[in-house]
Amino acid sequence: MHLNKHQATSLALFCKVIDNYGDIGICWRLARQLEREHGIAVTLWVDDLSSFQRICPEVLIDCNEQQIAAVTVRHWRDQDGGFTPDDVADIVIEFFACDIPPGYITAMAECNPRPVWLNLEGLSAEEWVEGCHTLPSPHRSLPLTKYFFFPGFNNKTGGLPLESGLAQQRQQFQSDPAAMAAFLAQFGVTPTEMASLKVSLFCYPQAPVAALFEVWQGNATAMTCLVPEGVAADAVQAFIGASGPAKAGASATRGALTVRVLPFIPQPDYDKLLWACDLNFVRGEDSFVRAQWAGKAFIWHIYPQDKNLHHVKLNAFLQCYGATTDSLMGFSLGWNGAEKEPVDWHAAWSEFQADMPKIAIMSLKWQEQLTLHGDLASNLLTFVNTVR
Ligand code: TRH
Repeated sequence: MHLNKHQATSLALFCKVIDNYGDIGICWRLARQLEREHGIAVTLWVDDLSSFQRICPEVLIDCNEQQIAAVTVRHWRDQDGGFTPDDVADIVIEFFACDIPPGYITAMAECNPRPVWLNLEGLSAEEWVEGCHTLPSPHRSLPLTKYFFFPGFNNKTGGLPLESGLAQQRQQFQSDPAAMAAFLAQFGVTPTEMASLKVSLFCYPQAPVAALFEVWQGNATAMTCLVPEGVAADAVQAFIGASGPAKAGASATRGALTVRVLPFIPQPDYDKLLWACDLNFVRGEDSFVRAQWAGKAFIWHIYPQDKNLHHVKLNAFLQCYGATTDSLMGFSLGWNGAEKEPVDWHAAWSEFQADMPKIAIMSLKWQEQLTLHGDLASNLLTFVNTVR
């Protein structure tokens, strides 16, 4: 295998899709930003092009190498293959400790100068992250050092992914009701639904969606819940009364609640969906971060881990977010199955709904605070320059 080394600083980002869309979602976002805002020649190596295609429809599944948005996308099929120093990028990032091909590592060691090698870790608000961020890890046999780079919520971490101009784009969209209505109308959202309390719903199958639908149905406020196809599948199918899985375009109204199934939309449109809704239920890592940039109230469904390790992470975030309203704390813990007692969803929702204006203001303040720590892509490049 022989690749041409680019003139500009080059960067290889290796992404192994563990499941769902967050791994590729984060890597794709970072790859595009590094290229667009920093002029870096980025090669994104990804092992699962089907997941990638779901968030980026331009992706061709059966393609070894393709150019998308000026990023070179390579299908990372296996660990085999020989590489030469010419194939190696100036900066090499492995996402989430994925094992990059041994031949690539050997070639890295043969480079002069050697590339800067980073392991980009997952997001957590736990305190230990601050102590591990940027720690070096020497290779056991080769003259190479890998550095841990952690995203995070304060300036002792790498910060969060944030494209330049995002806040302005959001403000412009949110101050243009016609643009928001036109955006949602393409999914069949009617003017009546547009005027209702709009909720986007993205969660894991364990979320107590059926219980919440029941509460919303009997609520005094008209509500529209927009849910991507395949998410909360059982509760949505039961609500819509379909004989099989509810498809994009399906909708039903019962009492005060309309549930509308959306197609899975391209990543930039998902931002617009969050911006257009009054409340966003998000999950995992990337949608969770995007909800924080949306400046609206949000509820996080954290990725479940063994031994309820995720409850520790959830609490760490709620603490640092300053989830001081009991309603937000209680609702979030209940939504994640982290409450000791069974949750009264009627009470939890009505308290949360009453606090929503306060929570939305809090979320704008949080956003201002986060912005002070810069963005992950720029912080990462600043760090690279310190160890080069
Ligand atoms: O999909 P997720 O659950 O992904 C991940 C992975 O499971 C990963 O292994 C795990 O480490 C991580 O969670 C914690 O959730 P996430 O992170 O929110 O990623 C979803 C991506 O899909 C995000 O980039 C937004 C995008 N998306 C769209 O582009 N269109 C859509 O319609 C929706 C609903 C999401």
